[in-house]
Amino acid sequence: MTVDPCWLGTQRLPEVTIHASGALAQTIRAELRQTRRIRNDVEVALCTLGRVRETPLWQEVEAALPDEGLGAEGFVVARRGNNLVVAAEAGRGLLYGYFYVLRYFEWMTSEFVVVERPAIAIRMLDHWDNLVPHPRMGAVERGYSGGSIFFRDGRVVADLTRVRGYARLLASIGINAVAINNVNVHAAETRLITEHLPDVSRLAAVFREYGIALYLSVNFAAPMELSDLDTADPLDPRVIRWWSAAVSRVHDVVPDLGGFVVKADSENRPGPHVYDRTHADGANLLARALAPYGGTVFWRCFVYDSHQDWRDRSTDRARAAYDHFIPLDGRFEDNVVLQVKHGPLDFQAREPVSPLLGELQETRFALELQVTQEYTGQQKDLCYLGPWWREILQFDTTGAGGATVADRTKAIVAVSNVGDDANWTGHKLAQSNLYAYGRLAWDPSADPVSLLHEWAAATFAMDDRTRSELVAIMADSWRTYERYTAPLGVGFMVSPGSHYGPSVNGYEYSAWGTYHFADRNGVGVDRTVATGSGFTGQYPEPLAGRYESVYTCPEELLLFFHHVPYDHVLQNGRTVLQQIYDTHFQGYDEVETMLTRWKAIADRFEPVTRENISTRFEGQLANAREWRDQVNTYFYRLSGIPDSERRTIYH
Ligand code: BDP
Repeated sequence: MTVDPCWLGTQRLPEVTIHASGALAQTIRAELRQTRRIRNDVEVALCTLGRVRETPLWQEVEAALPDEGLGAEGFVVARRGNNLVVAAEAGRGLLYGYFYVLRYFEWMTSEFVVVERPAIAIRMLDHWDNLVPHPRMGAVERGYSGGSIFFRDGRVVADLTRVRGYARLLASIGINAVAINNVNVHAAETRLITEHLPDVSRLAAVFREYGIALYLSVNFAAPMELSDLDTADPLDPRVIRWWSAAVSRVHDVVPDLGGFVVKADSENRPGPHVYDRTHADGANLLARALAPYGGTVFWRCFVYDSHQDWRDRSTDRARAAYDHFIPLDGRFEDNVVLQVKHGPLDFQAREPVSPLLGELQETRFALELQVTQEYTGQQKDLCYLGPWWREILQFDTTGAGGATVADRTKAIVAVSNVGDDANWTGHKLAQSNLYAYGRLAWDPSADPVSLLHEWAAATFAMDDRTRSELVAIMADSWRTYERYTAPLGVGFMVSPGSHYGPSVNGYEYSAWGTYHFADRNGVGVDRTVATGSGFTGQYPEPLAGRYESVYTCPEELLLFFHHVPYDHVLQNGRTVLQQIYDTHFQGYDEVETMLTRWKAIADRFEPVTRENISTRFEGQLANAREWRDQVNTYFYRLSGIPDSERRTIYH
């Protein structure tokens, strides 16, 4: 099986000289040996600032340096005439500068100076990979690209070539942290911090070559599972000692360990609540153990009671993360980062931005996104998420011209969509999501459509018109997906368990707290303060008021916040019910158009790619039809109100 080189496949550079030493300079040298040269008069030099005077453009570089410096990851690129210089303070900046030039070389004019620094310091991917395949979830929980690239047969893979290729891909888009195992840490993975340590250190060494720190997801009950302690109580001195010793052993073999990721007291995972302790007690226990080595704890806020349905107003699942963590704000150690899912529920195709992202004041936090398309088509359906992520990052958390999510977040994390499929992501076009994630993490103001152009240009050797057509097919695919799935932000009409395809009532009577409350008169979840769960009250004014009123609530979130009658009239003059019918017909039609447009350019792609994309588009069309028909039929039967356009609703 040949591995698809992904977006590092088509770029070329002229000759390059390096004026720098150190491990990452070595990596760049190795990179250069793999990159094919183009014939060009331009002379490219890469240097650390200490040696900038060895290059012809040192004056240009020095003039461009910002007062606050470049930091460990920033770089300057300057070009004049036939000279091009990349300068950075440190190895990582140099590596990112190298990839920058690789990406944009063709577009750099002869007078060019740019200074780049990442907007967000920690840019991480979380793998939900299992060391031992889970009976229900398989090798990668919510993975749609084959098996794990790290683990096979209960061990770290012997040949790390693929992992090195992955590290290279990630560095090329600025990712600097990777958690290698599932947040649901089962028995086998609990031992990553003990018997598998030599293997963990092999993985860490590969990531280190590309400036990426390795993180491990750990089991809060590890002291009980790995020793004869009968408690994991975070305040018990024996437990405290156990974790210090455990971290010290990990540190011996991975001296630059990034830290731990923890899912505790969530979906049956153990945590501090068992001992009547708080999340702060739990997180601080691990933070203190990691502090001497500069490590960080990513403590997840995806905490809710998965055994309890909506019993009363206060048990709305959307409220849970805020209700758990706001009272603890300020009680975490400095090396704790609270990891907050972008929406209050769970990675649906549309949700409001979580109020925690605006309201945590005294605690560092990370925005968590999902690149793996669990609820957004599972890499069978095309769903380019760049536009949405950008919307989330640019969301004004005050509602009044204040700080955006990107301004406030100290780190950004996303669940990876990569597996051991030859093309990395199952659906070849799903690579674009990984690409956009990395680039937006570096620059949250980047334009998602430009990112698609970049990715396509770096991935396929093709003419500009074909590229533009491909980009046009992909650009709006998230909104298309949104149109044919759960309507107006109501979410969770997916098949239980698998989360692919429709099942309108699949979760309606379950304990997971994910309801749409449709009846013969109306649909939607009342989360208002006045009559519902009070979730809107977790936002500051004027956001709270905006969501509270059915008239000012953004319509794409109407059913997330409100229960409305079917004949409620929207701003476009249509009723809610008619809007549901219309968007579902439209969504399906758009997939049909995507497929037709794809067919017109498909033969310009090599056979494996062509087949991969064509098969998936056919599957997407069938899926969109299922969604359209099930959702429309359901609402037609409940309401008895026909489609005003008299299109066919199967019933
Ligand atoms: C949900 C997934 C589940 C994950 C959980 C999480 O269905 O597999 O374990 O998120 O984020 O979306 O912990």
